[in-house]
Amino acid sequence: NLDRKWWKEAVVYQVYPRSFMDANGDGVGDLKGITARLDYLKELGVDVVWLSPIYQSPNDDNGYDISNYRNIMSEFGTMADFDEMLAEMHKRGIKLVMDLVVNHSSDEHPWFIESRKSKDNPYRDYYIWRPGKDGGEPNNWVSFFSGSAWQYDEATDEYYLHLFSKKQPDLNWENKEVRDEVFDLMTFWLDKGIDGFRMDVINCVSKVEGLPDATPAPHEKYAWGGEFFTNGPKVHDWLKEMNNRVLSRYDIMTVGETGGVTTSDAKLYAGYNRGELNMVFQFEHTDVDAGPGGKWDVVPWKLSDLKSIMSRWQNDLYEKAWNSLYLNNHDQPRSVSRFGDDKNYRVESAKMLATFLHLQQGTPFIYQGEELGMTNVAFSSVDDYKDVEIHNLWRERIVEGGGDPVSLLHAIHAKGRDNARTPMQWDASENAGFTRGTPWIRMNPNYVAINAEAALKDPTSVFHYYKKLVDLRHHHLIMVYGKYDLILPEHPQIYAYTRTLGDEIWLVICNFYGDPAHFELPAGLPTTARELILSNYDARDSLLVSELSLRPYEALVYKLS
Ligand code: ISL
Ligand code: CA
Repeated sequence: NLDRKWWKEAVVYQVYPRSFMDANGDGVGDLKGITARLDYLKELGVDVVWLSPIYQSPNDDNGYDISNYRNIMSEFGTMADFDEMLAEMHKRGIKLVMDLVVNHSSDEHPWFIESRKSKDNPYRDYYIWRPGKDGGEPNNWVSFFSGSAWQYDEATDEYYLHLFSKKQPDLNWENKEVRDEVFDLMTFWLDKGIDGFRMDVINCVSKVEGLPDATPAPHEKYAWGGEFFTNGPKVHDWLKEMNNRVLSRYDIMTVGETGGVTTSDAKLYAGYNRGELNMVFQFEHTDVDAGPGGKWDVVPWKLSDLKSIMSRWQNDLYEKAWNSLYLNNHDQPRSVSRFGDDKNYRVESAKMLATFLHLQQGTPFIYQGEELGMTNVAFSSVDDYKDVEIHNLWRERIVEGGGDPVSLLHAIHAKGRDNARTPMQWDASENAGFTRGTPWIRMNPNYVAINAEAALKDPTSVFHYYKKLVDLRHHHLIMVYGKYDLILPEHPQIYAYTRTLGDEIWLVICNFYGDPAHFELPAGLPTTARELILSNYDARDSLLVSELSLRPYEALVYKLS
């Protein structure tokens, strides 16, 4: 009675197409580039590719601003290139999950071009328009990307809502025609044979009626309005409608990107038999290094927080809903730089973090380059960054706000999204084999040492360790379905847990620090292991696990029974 599902047993690999592989030399990754590199993904053994958006887009937010949901972005190729890529994936047994960005479109989408023309345009109600209030914006919500979430539009003397950049107007899901359009375009892609969707900020589609003002911090004009648009009043009705009309007709995988969800929310989105989604991305563990000032207020993270957050998700969802597991994506800094040590123990700590994550219950997501231990980058000038979030932030805080550029640049080095967006490092040749032209964003200069070609040749590389993790998952149901139990909750250096399925018990031990650590097995578990399944150092002589001295960033997986 394991309730087996292919999407629970799969490992997903996220491709950020702009930065993956450029086949035609214009400096921008493309679909032909992806197709050319599929054998690499096959070698890694992943089951599913999640592709960040490839639809037609003016690229204000690198494709998360879509101007035509049924065309391919011209920089990325053609529909024929897409069909070929999909066929080549399927030929290799790799499924394709597409990004679905329907909380907002581009302001260059024909719907919006119509919508802004006049108040009685048939498309007016596709977006969220309001008259100004007291000579200013309709409310005081701040955008995710700095400044007001409203943009004034002269043509009709009204404002439209944009939770993200001003080129990403929010669609009005209250309008049934909008939902019909969304369900139609989903059907279009599913009928092409894709295998699922990752749904961008899907828990933001329902806004509280009246769009009330939020409470600003002292001396602030704008305020975080999340309580009025995250997990809003109708989101579950609409996801059920989507499931009923579209998703349930296909054997697919769905994952919702849902910032600000608790485990109780997640049980509503992804609970078994809820008829909504298969799983969600939660953000509690990626918020551990954010201070009271938010994302850019970078503070040291605590292992105790990571333990309690991850364990709460493991425990609360067990047998009720399914977890996603990730440390990296295109919005997050590189995990080896953030949670490991990318200087003294890059390889060891990258493998330790992979162990910590992949041995938990849920579907693991690998972000391109993570399997090489790719690191953050530190550009010395803001001009080298390309992300709209970074440029809006810089304008607000430095250009207009007169803040300290040095400290903001430090925060960008630590948290900027472009850390994840420097091109994939394929080999040691110029521009890492990503392009024969000029890359759209500068390379991380460490590609000479850190690259796929070198990693494939080295049996001790991070790549081969990930490959082993993927392979283990394919051969051991306990990795997928076993129950998670945290042990040594108070240990200041070690994150350890067991997995149990029937009579089988696995023990996972991770030293999160660059100093040695002392491990003592709690009572009640077998003190002699059957087998050392995996470790990131040379194998140990003994299977005695009652006490162990761990080396820096050491990770061990034992089969106890
Ligand atoms: O990384 C963030 C900014 O600090 C997050 O708040 C992020 O914007 C949020 O998780 C939503 O992300 C998704 O939608 C955005 C897009 O820019 C991101 O790339 C995407 O993953 C708007 O479509
Ligand atoms: Ca290209």
